[in-house]
Amino acid sequence: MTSHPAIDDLSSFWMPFTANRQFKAAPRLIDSAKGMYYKATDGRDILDGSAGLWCVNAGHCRDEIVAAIQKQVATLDFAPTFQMGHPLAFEAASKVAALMPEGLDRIFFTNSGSESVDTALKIALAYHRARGEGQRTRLIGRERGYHGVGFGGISVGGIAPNRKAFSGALLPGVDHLPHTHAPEHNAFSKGQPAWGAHLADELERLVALHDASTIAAVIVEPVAGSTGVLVPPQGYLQKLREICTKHGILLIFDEVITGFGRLGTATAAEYFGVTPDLMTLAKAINNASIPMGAVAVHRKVHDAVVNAGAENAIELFHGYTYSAHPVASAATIATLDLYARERLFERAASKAARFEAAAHALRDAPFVKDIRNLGMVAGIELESRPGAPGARAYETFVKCFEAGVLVRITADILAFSPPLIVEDDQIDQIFSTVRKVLGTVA
Ligand code: PXG
Ligand code: PLP
Repeated sequence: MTSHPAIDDLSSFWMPFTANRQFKAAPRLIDSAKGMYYKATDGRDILDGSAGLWCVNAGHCRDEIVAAIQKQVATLDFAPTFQMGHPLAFEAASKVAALMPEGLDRIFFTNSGSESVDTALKIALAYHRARGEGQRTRLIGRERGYHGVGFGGISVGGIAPNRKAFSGALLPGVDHLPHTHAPEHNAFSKGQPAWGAHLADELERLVALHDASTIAAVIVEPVAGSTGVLVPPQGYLQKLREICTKHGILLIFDEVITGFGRLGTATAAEYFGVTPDLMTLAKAINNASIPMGAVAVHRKVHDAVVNAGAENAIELFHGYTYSAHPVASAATIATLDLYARERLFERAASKAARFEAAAHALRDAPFVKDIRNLGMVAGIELESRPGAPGARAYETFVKCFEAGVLVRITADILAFSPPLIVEDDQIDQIFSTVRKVLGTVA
Protein backbone atom coordinates (compact mmCIF):
# COMPACT_ATOMS: atom_id res chain seq x y z
CA MET A 1 0.00 0.00 0.00
CA THR A 2 2.81 2.44 0.81
CA SER A 3 6.56 2.61 0.77
CA HIS A 4 6.67 2.83 4.57
CA PRO A 5 7.06 -0.61 6.12
CA ALA A 6 6.29 0.81 9.55
CA ILE A 7 2.81 1.96 8.57
CA ASP A 8 1.62 -1.11 6.75
CA ASP A 9 -0.34 -1.85 9.90
CA LEU A 10 -2.76 0.98 10.56
CA SER A 11 -4.56 -0.68 13.44
CA SER A 12 -2.71 0.66 16.47
CA PHE A 13 -3.31 4.36 15.92
CA TRP A 14 -6.80 5.21 17.16
CA MET A 15 -7.38 8.27 15.01
CA PRO A 16 -8.92 11.44 16.44
CA PHE A 17 -12.21 12.77 15.05
CA THR A 18 -12.13 10.10 12.35
CA ALA A 19 -14.35 7.28 11.17
CA ASN A 20 -11.54 4.82 11.84
CA ARG A 21 -12.91 1.81 9.96
CA GLN A 22 -13.82 3.89 6.92
CA PHE A 23 -10.41 5.59 6.84
CA LYS A 24 -8.37 2.45 7.32
CA ALA A 25 -10.25 0.74 4.50
CA ALA A 26 -9.11 3.53 2.11
CA PRO A 27 -6.38 5.60 3.77
CA ARG A 28 -5.10 8.99 2.69
CA LEU A 29 -1.52 9.42 3.82
CA ILE A 30 0.83 12.36 3.57
CA ASP A 31 4.55 12.12 4.23
CA SER A 32 6.03 15.51 3.46
CA ALA A 33 5.07 19.12 2.90
CA LYS A 34 6.57 22.35 1.62
CA GLY A 35 4.98 25.75 1.24
CA MET A 36 1.43 25.42 -0.12
CA TYR A 37 1.68 21.69 -0.81
CA TYR A 38 1.47 18.37 0.90
CA LYS A 39 2.91 15.31 -0.77
CA ALA A 40 0.86 12.15 -0.55
CA THR A 41 2.60 8.81 -0.07
CA ASP A 42 1.70 7.95 -3.65
CA GLY A 43 3.83 10.91 -4.76
CA ARG A 44 1.02 13.34 -5.64
CA ASP A 45 1.13 17.02 -4.68
CA ILE A 46 -1.91 18.14 -2.71
CA LEU A 47 -2.62 21.88 -2.60
CA ASP A 48 -3.40 22.76 1.00
CA GLY A 49 -6.71 24.62 0.99
CA SER A 50 -7.13 24.39 4.75
CA ALA A 51 -3.67 25.22 6.18
CA GLY A 52 -3.69 21.74 7.69
CA LEU A 53 -6.36 22.19 10.35
CA TRP A 54 -6.54 26.01 10.05
CA CYS A 55 -3.08 26.34 11.53
CA VAL A 56 -0.17 26.45 9.08
CA ASN A 57 -0.57 30.13 8.26
CA ALA A 58 2.92 30.69 6.81
CA GLY A 59 2.90 27.51 4.74
CA HIS A 60 4.68 24.26 5.47
CA CYS A 61 8.21 23.50 6.65
CA ARG A 62 9.41 27.07 6.62
CA ASP A 63 13.20 27.08 6.82
CA GLU A 64 13.46 29.69 9.59
CA ILE A 65 11.06 27.84 11.87
CA VAL A 66 12.60 24.46 11.18
CA ALA A 67 16.07 25.85 11.94
CA ALA A 68 14.91 27.44 15.19
CA ILE A 69 13.40 24.15 16.35
CA GLN A 70 16.46 22.12 15.38
CA LYS A 71 18.77 24.50 17.17
CA GLN A 72 16.65 24.69 20.30
CA VAL A 73 16.11 20.97 20.73
CA ALA A 74 19.88 20.49 20.58
CA THR A 75 20.55 23.34 23.03
CA LEU A 76 17.92 23.11 25.75
CA ASP A 77 15.42 20.32 25.12
CA PHE A 78 13.30 20.83 28.20
CA ALA A 79 13.28 23.06 31.24
CA PRO A 80 10.59 23.41 33.88
CA THR A 81 8.68 26.66 34.07
CA PHE A 82 7.29 25.87 37.52
CA GLN A 83 9.39 27.93 39.96
CA MET A 84 12.09 28.09 37.26
CA GLY A 85 12.45 29.77 33.92
CA HIS A 86 14.28 29.83 30.63
CA PRO A 87 14.74 33.02 28.60
CA LEU A 88 12.79 31.93 25.53
CA ALA A 89 9.59 31.60 27.55
CA PHE A 90 9.73 35.28 28.46
CA GLU A 91 10.75 36.32 24.98
CA ALA A 92 7.93 34.32 23.38
CA ALA A 93 5.42 35.86 25.80
CA SER A 94 6.61 39.39 24.98
CA LYS A 95 6.32 38.69 21.26
CA VAL A 96 2.80 37.32 21.60
CA ALA A 97 1.83 40.24 23.84
CA ALA A 98 3.07 42.72 21.26
CA LEU A 99 0.48 41.42 18.78
CA MET A 100 -2.45 41.56 21.19
CA PRO A 101 -4.98 44.36 21.56
CA GLU A 102 -4.13 47.06 24.09
CA GLY A 103 -4.03 45.63 27.60
CA LEU A 104 -3.95 41.90 26.81
CA ASP A 105 -0.27 41.60 27.49
CA ARG A 106 -0.06 38.88 30.12
CA ILE A 107 0.47 35.50 28.49
CA PHE A 108 -0.17 32.05 29.99
CA PHE A 109 1.23 29.21 27.85
CA THR A 110 -0.50 25.89 27.16
CA ASN A 111 -0.01 23.20 24.51
CA SER A 112 -3.26 23.35 22.55
CA GLY A 113 -6.46 25.24 21.98
CA SER A 114 -8.36 22.91 24.27
CA GLU A 115 -5.94 23.60 27.10
CA SER A 116 -6.14 27.32 26.37
CA VAL A 117 -9.91 27.22 26.74
CA ASP A 118 -9.84 25.38 30.04
CA THR A 119 -7.10 27.73 31.24
CA ALA A 120 -9.10 30.83 30.30
CA LEU A 121 -12.21 29.54 32.07
CA LYS A 122 -10.19 28.83 35.22
CA ILE A 123 -8.56 32.27 35.12
CA ALA A 124 -12.03 33.82 34.86
CA LEU A 125 -13.13 32.00 38.02
CA ALA A 126 -9.88 32.91 39.78
CA TYR A 127 -10.34 36.58 38.88
CA HIS A 128 -13.77 36.83 40.45
CA ARG A 129 -12.68 34.88 43.51
CA ALA A 130 -9.65 37.14 43.97
CA ARG A 131 -11.94 40.15 43.90
CA GLY A 132 -14.30 38.72 46.49
CA GLU A 133 -16.94 37.61 44.00
CA GLY A 134 -16.36 33.88 44.25
CA GLN A 135 -20.06 33.28 43.64
CA ARG A 136 -19.56 34.25 40.01
CA THR A 137 -19.07 30.75 38.64
CA ARG A 138 -21.54 30.50 35.77
CA LEU A 139 -20.06 30.24 32.28
CA ILE A 140 -21.93 31.24 29.14
CA GLY A 141 -21.07 29.73 25.77
CA ARG A 142 -22.95 29.72 22.50
CA GLU A 143 -24.76 27.19 20.38
CA ARG A 144 -22.52 25.86 17.60
CA GLY A 145 -19.45 27.03 19.48
CA TYR A 146 -16.36 24.82 19.35
CA HIS A 147 -13.97 25.22 22.22
CA GLY A 148 -11.95 22.06 22.00
CA VAL A 149 -12.37 18.79 23.78
CA GLY A 150 -11.62 19.33 27.46
CA PHE A 151 -14.52 18.98 29.88
CA GLY A 152 -14.68 22.76 30.21
CA GLY A 153 -14.52 23.28 26.48
CA ILE A 154 -17.27 20.80 25.62
CA SER A 155 -19.44 22.24 28.38
CA VAL A 156 -19.34 25.80 27.06
CA GLY A 157 -19.21 24.51 23.49
CA GLY A 158 -22.40 24.10 21.57
CA ILE A 159 -21.80 21.06 19.41
CA ALA A 160 -24.63 18.63 19.95
CA PRO A 161 -22.79 15.31 19.33
CA ASN A 162 -20.03 16.35 21.73
CA ARG A 163 -22.53 17.24 24.40
CA LYS A 164 -24.63 14.15 23.83
CA ALA A 165 -21.70 11.76 24.05
CA PHE A 166 -20.51 13.22 27.35
CA SER A 167 -23.76 14.57 28.70
CA GLY A 168 -23.31 13.15 32.18
CA ALA A 169 -19.94 14.79 32.66
CA LEU A 170 -20.52 18.37 31.54
CA LEU A 171 -19.75 21.22 33.93
CA PRO A 172 -22.75 22.42 35.90
CA GLY A 173 -23.88 26.04 35.77
CA VAL A 174 -23.36 26.60 32.07
CA ASP A 175 -25.82 28.32 29.74
CA HIS A 176 -25.69 29.16 26.06
CA LEU A 177 -26.44 32.07 23.79
CA PRO A 178 -28.18 31.28 20.51
CA HIS A 179 -25.92 30.96 17.48
CA THR A 180 -26.11 33.64 14.82
CA HIS A 181 -26.55 31.47 11.75
CA ALA A 182 -29.76 32.50 9.97
CA PRO A 183 -29.68 31.49 6.31
CA GLU A 184 -33.18 32.89 5.76
CA HIS A 185 -31.71 36.35 6.39
CA ASN A 186 -28.03 35.90 5.69
CA ALA A 187 -27.46 33.36 2.92
CA PHE A 188 -24.66 34.33 0.51
CA SER A 189 -23.50 37.22 2.67
CA LYS A 190 -20.13 38.58 1.68
CA GLY A 191 -18.31 39.42 4.88
CA GLN A 192 -20.37 40.29 7.94
CA PRO A 193 -24.12 39.79 7.58
CA ALA A 194 -26.24 42.89 8.08
CA TRP A 195 -28.92 41.01 10.06
CA GLY A 196 -28.56 39.58 13.54
CA ALA A 197 -26.89 42.04 15.94
CA HIS A 198 -29.96 41.80 18.16
CA LEU A 199 -29.07 38.17 18.94
CA ALA A 200 -26.48 39.56 21.36
CA ASP A 201 -29.37 40.91 23.44
CA GLU A 202 -30.06 37.32 24.43
CA LEU A 203 -27.22 37.83 26.87
CA GLU A 204 -29.38 40.36 28.70
CA ARG A 205 -32.04 37.67 28.93
CA LEU A 206 -29.56 35.22 30.47
CA VAL A 207 -28.43 37.91 32.91
CA ALA A 208 -32.03 38.55 33.89
CA LEU A 209 -32.54 34.81 34.39
CA HIS A 210 -29.40 33.95 36.35
CA ASP A 211 -28.43 37.38 37.76
CA ALA A 212 -25.13 38.96 36.80
CA SER A 213 -23.71 38.22 40.25
CA THR A 214 -23.54 34.52 39.35
CA ILE A 215 -21.95 34.87 35.91
CA ALA A 216 -18.18 34.70 35.51
CA ALA A 217 -17.61 34.83 31.78
CA VAL A 218 -18.97 34.63 28.27
CA ILE A 219 -16.90 32.71 25.72
CA VAL A 220 -17.41 32.94 21.96
CA GLU A 221 -15.41 32.46 18.81
CA PRO A 222 -15.46 35.86 17.08
CA VAL A 223 -15.86 33.91 13.84
CA ALA A 224 -16.94 30.32 14.42
CA GLY A 225 -14.69 28.06 12.37
CA SER A 226 -15.20 24.38 13.09
CA THR A 227 -18.97 24.51 12.95
CA GLY A 228 -18.97 25.88 9.46
CA VAL A 229 -17.64 29.43 9.19
CA LEU A 230 -20.25 31.52 10.99
CA VAL A 231 -19.40 35.19 10.57
CA PRO A 232 -20.74 37.52 13.28
CA PRO A 233 -23.47 39.95 12.22
CA GLN A 234 -22.46 43.60 12.04
CA GLY A 235 -22.53 45.10 15.53
CA TYR A 236 -23.03 41.77 17.31
CA LEU A 237 -19.64 41.50 19.01
CA GLN A 238 -19.76 45.18 20.02
CA LYS A 239 -23.07 44.51 21.76
CA LEU A 240 -21.74 41.45 23.57
CA ARG A 241 -18.82 43.56 24.78
CA GLU A 242 -21.14 46.32 26.05
CA ILE A 243 -23.39 43.91 27.91
CA CYS A 244 -20.45 42.09 29.52
CA THR A 245 -18.89 45.35 30.62
CA LYS A 246 -22.18 46.63 32.03
CA HIS A 247 -22.56 43.53 34.21
CA GLY A 248 -18.95 42.88 35.22
CA ILE A 249 -18.81 39.68 33.16
CA LEU A 250 -15.50 38.75 31.53
CA LEU A 251 -15.57 38.34 27.77
CA ILE A 252 -13.37 35.60 26.33
CA PHE A 253 -12.66 35.44 22.61
CA ASP A 254 -11.62 32.01 21.44
CA GLU A 255 -9.17 32.96 18.70
CA VAL A 256 -7.60 29.56 18.22
CA ILE A 257 -8.48 29.79 14.52
CA THR A 258 -8.74 33.55 13.99
CA GLY A 259 -5.47 34.31 15.78
CA PHE A 260 -2.38 35.27 13.80
CA GLY A 261 -3.58 36.68 10.53
CA ARG A 262 -6.53 34.64 9.39
CA LEU A 263 -8.69 37.76 9.00
CA GLY A 264 -5.85 39.96 7.77
CA THR A 265 -5.03 41.30 11.22
CA ALA A 266 -3.14 39.73 14.10
CA THR A 267 -6.41 38.93 15.87
CA ALA A 268 -10.12 39.03 15.20
CA ALA A 269 -10.38 41.42 18.14
CA GLU A 270 -8.25 43.85 16.17
CA TYR A 271 -10.25 43.22 13.01
CA PHE A 272 -13.57 43.94 14.68
CA GLY A 273 -12.29 46.63 17.02
CA VAL A 274 -13.69 44.75 20.02
CA THR A 275 -11.36 43.94 22.90
CA PRO A 276 -12.12 40.93 25.07
CA ASP A 277 -10.75 40.42 28.59
CA LEU A 278 -9.09 37.12 27.71
CA MET A 279 -8.18 35.52 24.43
CA THR A 280 -7.34 31.90 23.69
CA LEU A 281 -4.68 31.14 21.10
CA ALA A 282 -3.00 28.06 19.61
CA LYS A 283 -2.52 26.67 16.08
CA ALA A 284 -0.86 29.47 14.07
CA ILE A 285 0.94 30.82 17.14
CA ASN A 286 3.96 28.89 15.87
CA ASN A 287 2.64 27.86 12.49
CA ALA A 288 1.59 24.54 14.05
CA SER A 289 5.17 23.37 13.85
CA ILE A 290 5.03 21.92 17.36
CA PRO A 291 2.24 21.91 19.97
CA MET A 292 1.73 25.33 21.56
CA GLY A 293 -1.14 27.39 22.86
CA ALA A 294 -1.62 30.48 24.98
CA VAL A 295 -4.11 32.64 26.80
CA ALA A 296 -3.63 36.38 26.47
CA VAL A 297 -5.01 37.98 29.60
CA HIS A 298 -5.84 41.61 30.23
CA ARG A 299 -3.46 43.16 32.69
CA LYS A 300 -6.29 44.07 35.05
CA VAL A 301 -7.38 40.41 35.22
CA HIS A 302 -3.83 39.20 35.68
CA ASP A 303 -3.11 41.80 38.35
CA ALA A 304 -6.27 41.02 40.30
CA VAL A 305 -5.20 37.37 40.56
CA VAL A 306 -1.46 37.80 40.93
CA ASN A 307 -1.58 40.62 43.47
CA ALA A 308 -4.31 39.09 45.63
CA GLY A 309 -2.48 36.94 48.16
CA ALA A 310 0.80 36.60 50.01
CA GLU A 311 3.90 37.12 47.92
CA ASN A 312 5.16 33.59 48.56
CA ALA A 313 1.85 31.92 47.64
CA ILE A 314 1.20 30.43 44.19
CA GLU A 315 -1.51 32.71 42.83
CA LEU A 316 -3.01 30.47 40.16
CA PHE A 317 -2.96 26.78 40.89
CA HIS A 318 -2.64 25.82 37.26
CA GLY A 319 -0.05 24.96 34.62
CA TYR A 320 1.21 22.27 32.29
CA THR A 321 4.48 20.36 32.34
CA TYR A 322 5.05 21.75 28.89
CA SER A 323 3.84 25.33 29.45
CA ALA A 324 6.32 27.41 27.43
CA HIS A 325 8.28 24.34 26.34
CA PRO A 326 11.64 25.61 25.08
CA VAL A 327 11.24 24.12 21.61
CA ALA A 328 7.68 25.40 21.22
CA SER A 329 8.81 28.80 22.50
CA ALA A 330 11.65 28.92 19.98
CA ALA A 331 9.22 27.99 17.23
CA THR A 332 6.84 30.74 18.37
CA ILE A 333 9.54 33.39 18.31
CA ALA A 334 10.72 32.30 14.85
CA THR A 335 7.15 32.19 13.55
CA LEU A 336 6.11 35.60 14.82
CA ASP A 337 9.31 37.07 13.39
CA LEU A 338 8.55 35.42 10.07
CA TYR A 339 4.97 36.76 10.03
CA ALA A 340 6.33 40.26 10.63
CA ARG A 341 9.16 40.01 8.11
CA GLU A 342 6.83 38.81 5.37
CA ARG A 343 4.00 41.13 6.43
CA LEU A 344 1.84 38.07 6.18
CA PHE A 345 -1.23 39.50 7.89
CA GLU A 346 -1.28 42.43 5.45
CA ARG A 347 -0.83 39.93 2.66
CA ALA A 348 -3.89 38.03 3.86
CA ALA A 349 -5.86 41.28 3.91
CA SER A 350 -4.76 42.04 0.37
CA LYS A 351 -5.88 38.62 -0.90
CA ALA A 352 -9.23 38.59 0.88
CA ALA A 353 -11.23 40.22 -1.93
CA ARG A 354 -9.90 37.78 -4.51
CA PHE A 355 -10.61 34.89 -2.15
CA GLU A 356 -14.16 36.14 -1.52
CA ALA A 357 -14.88 36.48 -5.23
CA ALA A 358 -13.51 33.00 -5.99
CA ALA A 359 -15.63 31.45 -3.24
CA HIS A 360 -18.84 33.25 -4.19
CA ALA A 361 -18.34 32.33 -7.85
CA LEU A 362 -19.55 28.85 -6.84
CA ARG A 363 -23.00 30.18 -6.06
CA ASP A 364 -24.49 28.40 -9.09
CA ALA A 365 -22.56 25.14 -8.60
CA PRO A 366 -24.58 21.99 -7.87
CA PHE A 367 -25.98 21.58 -4.33
CA VAL A 368 -24.62 24.92 -3.08
CA LYS A 369 -27.08 26.48 -0.64
CA ASP A 370 -24.93 29.09 1.09
CA ILE A 371 -21.51 30.68 0.82
CA ARG A 372 -20.04 32.83 3.58
CA ASN A 373 -16.60 34.32 4.13
CA LEU A 374 -14.43 36.77 5.99
CA GLY A 375 -10.72 37.45 5.57
CA MET A 376 -9.05 34.24 4.42
CA VAL A 377 -11.85 31.99 5.60
CA ALA A 378 -14.78 30.76 3.56
CA GLY A 379 -17.49 28.16 3.97
CA ILE A 380 -19.66 26.59 1.30
CA GLU A 381 -22.72 24.81 2.59
CA LEU A 382 -24.24 22.03 0.51
CA GLU A 383 -27.73 20.62 0.44
CA SER A 384 -27.60 17.39 2.41
CA ARG A 385 -28.23 14.13 0.63
CA PRO A 386 -31.65 12.98 1.86
CA GLY A 387 -31.24 10.59 4.77
CA ALA A 388 -27.44 10.89 4.75
CA PRO A 389 -26.32 14.13 6.37
CA GLY A 390 -22.62 14.82 5.80
CA ALA A 391 -22.24 12.20 3.07
CA ARG A 392 -22.18 14.67 0.18
CA ALA A 393 -19.49 16.86 1.74
CA TYR A 394 -17.47 13.78 2.62
CA GLU A 395 -17.60 12.57 -0.96
CA THR A 396 -16.58 16.05 -2.11
CA PHE A 397 -13.65 16.06 0.30
CA VAL A 398 -12.42 12.65 -0.87
CA LYS A 399 -12.73 13.56 -4.54
CA CYS A 400 -10.99 16.90 -4.01
CA PHE A 401 -8.14 15.07 -2.30
CA GLU A 402 -7.94 12.71 -5.25
CA ALA A 403 -7.93 15.76 -7.53
CA GLY A 404 -5.04 17.29 -5.57
CA VAL A 405 -6.75 19.80 -3.26
CA LEU A 406 -7.21 19.51 0.50
CA VAL A 407 -10.39 21.04 1.88
CA ARG A 408 -11.92 20.64 5.32
CA ILE A 409 -15.48 19.52 5.97
CA THR A 410 -17.90 19.67 8.83
CA ALA A 411 -21.35 18.16 8.36
CA ASP A 412 -22.27 19.31 4.83
CA ILE A 413 -20.12 22.42 4.93
CA LEU A 414 -16.83 22.77 3.08
CA ALA A 415 -14.38 25.07 4.86
CA PHE A 416 -11.50 26.91 3.21
CA SER A 417 -8.60 28.52 5.06
CA PRO A 418 -5.42 28.24 3.01
CA PRO A 419 -2.01 29.29 4.24
CA LEU A 420 -1.71 33.07 3.95
CA ILE A 421 1.08 32.69 1.37
CA VAL A 422 -1.49 31.41 -1.14
CA GLU A 423 -1.12 32.78 -4.68
CA ASP A 424 -3.99 33.89 -6.90
CA ASP A 425 -3.74 30.90 -9.22
CA GLN A 426 -3.83 28.59 -6.20
CA ILE A 427 -6.99 30.29 -4.93
CA ASP A 428 -8.48 29.67 -8.35
CA GLN A 429 -7.30 26.05 -8.34
CA ILE A 430 -8.93 25.38 -4.99
CA PHE A 431 -12.35 26.65 -6.02
CA SER A 432 -12.28 25.39 -9.62
CA THR A 433 -11.45 21.92 -8.31
CA VAL A 434 -14.40 22.08 -5.93
CA ARG A 435 -16.68 23.23 -8.76
CA LYS A 436 -15.54 20.36 -10.96
CA VAL A 437 -15.95 17.84 -8.16
CA LEU A 438 -19.43 19.09 -7.26
CA GLY A 439 -20.41 18.25 -10.83
CA THR A 440 -19.58 14.60 -10.14
CA VAL A 441 -20.91 13.95 -6.63
CA ALA A 442 -24.20 12.27 -6.01
N1 PXG B 1 -11.12 26.57 20.07
C1 PXG B 1 -11.38 26.74 18.77
C2 PXG B 1 -12.13 27.94 18.31
C3 PXG B 1 -10.92 25.79 17.85
O1 PXG B 1 -11.18 25.95 16.54
C4 PXG B 1 -9.98 24.55 19.68
C5 PXG B 1 -10.45 25.52 20.54
C6 PXG B 1 -9.24 23.39 20.25
O2 PXG B 1 -7.91 23.42 19.87
P1 PXG B 1 -7.03 22.05 19.89
O3 PXG B 1 -5.64 22.56 19.61
O4 PXG B 1 -7.16 21.47 21.25
O5 PXG B 1 -7.58 21.16 18.80
C7 PXG B 1 -10.21 24.67 18.31
C8 PXG B 1 -9.69 23.61 17.39
C9 PXG B 1 -11.85 21.70 12.00
C10 PXG B 1 -10.99 21.58 13.22
O6 PXG B 1 -11.56 21.11 10.98
C11 PXG B 1 -10.96 22.62 14.09
C12 PXG B 1 -10.20 22.52 15.24
C13 PXG B 1 -9.45 21.40 15.50
C14 PXG B 1 -9.46 20.36 14.60
C15 PXG B 1 -10.25 20.43 13.44
O7 PXG B 1 -12.81 22.46 12.02
N2 PXG B 1 -10.25 23.59 16.09
N1 PLP C 1 -1.03 12.86 35.19
C1 PLP C 1 0.03 12.67 35.99
C2 PLP C 1 0.13 11.36 36.76
C3 PLP C 1 1.00 13.69 36.13
O1 PLP C 1 2.06 13.50 36.95
C4 PLP C 1 0.87 14.88 35.37
C5 PLP C 1 1.87 15.95 35.46
O2 PLP C 1 2.80 15.93 36.23
C6 PLP C 1 -0.23 15.03 34.54
C7 PLP C 1 -1.16 14.01 34.45
C8 PLP C 1 -0.44 16.29 33.75
O3 PLP C 1 0.42 16.33 32.63
P1 PLP C 1 0.72 17.69 31.87
O4 PLP C 1 1.40 18.59 32.84
O5 PLP C 1 1.61 17.31 30.72
O6 PLP C 1 -0.60 18.24 31.40
